[in-house]
Amino acid sequence: MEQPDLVILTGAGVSAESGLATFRDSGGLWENTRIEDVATPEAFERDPALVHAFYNARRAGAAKATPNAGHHALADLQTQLGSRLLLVTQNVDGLHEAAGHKDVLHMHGALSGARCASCGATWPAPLVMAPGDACPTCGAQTTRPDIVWFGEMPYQMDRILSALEATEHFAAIGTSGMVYPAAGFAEVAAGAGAACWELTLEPSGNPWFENVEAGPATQTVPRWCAQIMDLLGG
Ligand code: BV8
Repeated sequence: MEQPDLVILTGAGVSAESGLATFRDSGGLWENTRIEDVATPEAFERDPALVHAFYNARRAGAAKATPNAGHHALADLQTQLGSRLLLVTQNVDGLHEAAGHKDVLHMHGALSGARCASCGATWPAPLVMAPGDACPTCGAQTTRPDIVWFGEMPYQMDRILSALEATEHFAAIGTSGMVYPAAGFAEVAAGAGAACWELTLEPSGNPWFENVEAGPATQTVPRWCAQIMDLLGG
């Protein structure tokens, strides 16, 4: 399988200027809500109504948000690079797609998806989900948001890791690098010889990033996309 020359990982920071809260900044999602109460399978088992309420609120917020200059610059970069670029996002909003980005790899799932915990079927999520919703495939009342919670394996890890081992460049954009396995991607890429870039408001200090651009994504991402296009050529 042809591997990309550039792998980009995005996190909540790329959507911050679209008005969507990040997790760990002041005012972030984890400031008022505990991960253990809303983003683990145990939480869903214990209180599905609370978990659905958390994701219903985020789904409603994401539906009203629009992509910013960072999302658009990345979509334009994909138009120029095609399959030479792989975009992996930790985000569950659909703002990369709304900017025109194709084949976005949602390693932590997406608010737009619903999944059956019994048969594994997936389908487009309604704006509001509730405990007891029946699976359209098997009828079981075990539907959940198609989101990867803490303690669950992120999606398409094999594809991501083989791309990181082959890529020339890896960039982490708008992520604090606090959540694994995504937080380990720079080490994998650097270990395989890739140049690693970090574009974020507050740099993580991760030593694997030899290039760091601090600032808001709407300013750093368009500028960096032009720079990386010069490096990768037409
Ligand atoms: C798993 C979906 C095992 C939910 C999320 C070592 C190895 C492996 C696992 C672990 C490990 N150590 C610990 C673990 C367990 C755990 C983990 O990492 N815990 C952390 C807290 C220590 N990891 C897991 O559980 C993972 N699963 O390991 O499974 C397994 C093995 C075998 C078989 C089965 C299972 C699963 C993790 C996925 C959890 N789900 N999301 C939801 O979204 O509701 S994670 C959650 O955090 C989000 O997806 C989010 O994307 C992600 C990371 O957060 P960020 O995106 O980085 O956001 P944050 O707020 O932190 O940072 C914002 C950044 O933006 C900052 O840098 C800021 O400066 C910047 N910024 C702000 N404004 C701007 C900006 N940048 C630019 N412009 C701006 N304007």
